[in-house]
Amino acid sequence: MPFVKLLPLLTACALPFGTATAVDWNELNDGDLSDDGNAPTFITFTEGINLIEGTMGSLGGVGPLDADVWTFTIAAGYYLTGITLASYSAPTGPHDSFMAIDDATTVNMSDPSLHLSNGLWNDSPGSTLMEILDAGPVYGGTGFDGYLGPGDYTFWVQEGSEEIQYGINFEVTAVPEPGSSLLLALAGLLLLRRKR
Ligand SMILES: [Ca+2]
Ligand SMILES: [Ca+2]
Ligand SMILES: [Ca+2]
Repeated sequence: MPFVKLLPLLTACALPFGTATAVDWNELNDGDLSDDGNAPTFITFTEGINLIEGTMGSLGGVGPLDADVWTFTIAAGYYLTGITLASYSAPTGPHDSFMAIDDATTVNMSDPSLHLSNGLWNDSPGSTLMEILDAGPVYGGTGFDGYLGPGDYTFWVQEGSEEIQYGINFEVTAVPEPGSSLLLALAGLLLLRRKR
């Protein structure tokens, strides 16, 4: 069985230990996230849920548009297994905001074809941003399939008109080395299930 096919199972096994919020980065306490794709705010992610909470767009309905850009690192032995919406509030109801991700410590804010992926997001119930990005990119870019492995990533959220308050969960999951006892045990379970 390909190792990649085991990942969802490994994630499910890790859930009981990974549901607590490990990191909560909130603009109210920590300041506005960078407006600059060339100088993002660096946020240290750890195993579990890393929650980013902020406000973007036209703050107070006036003034320049606030972009929020941050960089994080997925350490060796870990995967980014989910990007899900924790909260989203738009003053005038359903709305589409823009997001982009690149596998670098910067993100190009003028040429989306240079992104790993990009797309539109909103407060649709159950919307998982990672699936939207996996299905994309909508505006050019290289695209990706499945979980994102070790490396640097930069995330950019942008709203074109309104003031939007958002919370986004980034789930980081440890992946056992192939050959580890847990992996072998899981592989054995799968084989048993198939034989039944
Ligand atoms: Ca902001
Ligand atoms: Ca900002
Ligand atoms: Ca894809």
